[in-house]
Amino acid sequence: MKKIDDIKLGKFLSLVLRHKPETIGITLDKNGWADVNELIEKVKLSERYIDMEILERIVRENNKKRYSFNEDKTKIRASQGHSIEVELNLKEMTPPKILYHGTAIRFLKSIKEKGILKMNRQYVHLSMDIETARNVGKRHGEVVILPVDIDGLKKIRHKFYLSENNVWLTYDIPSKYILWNKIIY
Ligand code: HQG
Repeated sequence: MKKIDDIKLGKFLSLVLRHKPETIGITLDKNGWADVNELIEKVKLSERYIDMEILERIVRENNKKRYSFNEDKTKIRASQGHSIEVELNLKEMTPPKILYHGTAIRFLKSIKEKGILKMNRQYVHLSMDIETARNVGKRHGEVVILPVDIDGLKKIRHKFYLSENNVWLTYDIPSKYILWNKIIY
């Protein structure tokens, strides 16, 4: 069985808990929870070494706190980033004045036309600081950061949610609420 580092194992957990639980033959419940014992057993069957101690360490130390346990640690889920339909029961919240969306320059034309769309995920993801937005955007190519006019969106009662690990989520950002004159390269 392969001993892989926590970062690699974390990425694999993201795949399983956000996108493709079937990769290891598990299912998530409607709130996105996986059974911890089943997850550990099935990850082991995929030839990756994992145990409860490693899983607890990943949940505790992951740089974005991407995963969380339920109270008695019998279940685990990703706090955001899903492409599969899950009900996270997030509370609607009022965001700070500005949020940022990091993306790739090559998407700008389309975003200008259609706004920021959730694409394959359940929500559009927004960051509270430029650095985080830069890291999100650069995964797609040459990066650009779009500041979002939250005040304007508040006026139309646009809905925002805050994930357990402090990522702001919403269903879309219409183009006219992007501060195009303030975009950051
Ligand atoms: C772009 C990370 C063309 C959008 C982060 C993005 C986040 C458009 C890409 C989470 C578009 C989708 C999500 C339009 C949006 N035309 N392209 N109209 N509207 N796009 O990976 O935001 O680190 O699904 O700008 O923290 O990059 O993994 O979304 O570039 O929370 O925990 O389409 O991933 O989480 O890409 O990232 P993604 P994202 P982790």
